[in-house]
Amino acid sequence: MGVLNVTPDSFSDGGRWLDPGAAVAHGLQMAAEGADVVDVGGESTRPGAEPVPVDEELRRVLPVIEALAPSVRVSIDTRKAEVAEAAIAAGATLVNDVSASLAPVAAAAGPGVGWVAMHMQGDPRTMQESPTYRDVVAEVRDFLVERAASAGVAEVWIDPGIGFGKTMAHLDELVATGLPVVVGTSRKSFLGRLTGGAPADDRVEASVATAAWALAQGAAMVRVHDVAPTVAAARLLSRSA
Ligand code: HH2
Repeated sequence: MGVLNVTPDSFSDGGRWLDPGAAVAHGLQMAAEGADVVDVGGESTRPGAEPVPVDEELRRVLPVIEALAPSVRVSIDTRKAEVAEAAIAAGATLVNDVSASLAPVAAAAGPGVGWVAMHMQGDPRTMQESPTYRDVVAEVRDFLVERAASAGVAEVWIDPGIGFGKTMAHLDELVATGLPVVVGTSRKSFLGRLTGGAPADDRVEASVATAAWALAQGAAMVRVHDVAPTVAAARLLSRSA
């Protein structure tokens, strides 16, 4: 899954793809590099990000989705039901939902539309202030399994929400649920800390390494900014498996 943030303020690619033409070209480029899905987002979820009004989010994402959908599977990265609905009408067939609350939208759209349920404690403004868990792995797993079971959606993916108030999860325990697992570590700030302060653009190797680690643990999809090196690593892994 290639990341396409049509936002001015995303933590790593903010402002780069605000122009719809540039965004579409980048989406097609990621598809050519091997992305199976292009994940279009119009609102940053970085810690402390301010909410974006519905109209503005729609203005950012809809032209890009319409242009990409004939060529590649498009997911809509949103927390708003109105945006998810309009994105599906524009051609998106996957709802990437960091709030894990939009199952009714995906369900109403019918069997051709899937849903990614991500775990987050609180919202992006507060999620890293003081996350508290008794048993983080069990809480995240039980939450996602319960949401998946009650979703009424045929195609459900689960995502532990790495960076959203937690660093690395025991992915094997999520994989053991039998639900397909999505993992997003790409360029996230914990990689900056682990690499001695590398800025977001200099976290490619760390991002590819953690994506490969997630795939080796059994993740079914990784959400990444750097598609070409991640696809190369994934192909290498599948050959050596
Ligand atoms: N991470 C981000 C956004 N959406 N969706 C899923 N399923 N999993 C993730 O880990 C995830 C996500 C945050 O990263 P990014 O889109 O690069 O930045 P921003 O939220 O600042 O736009």
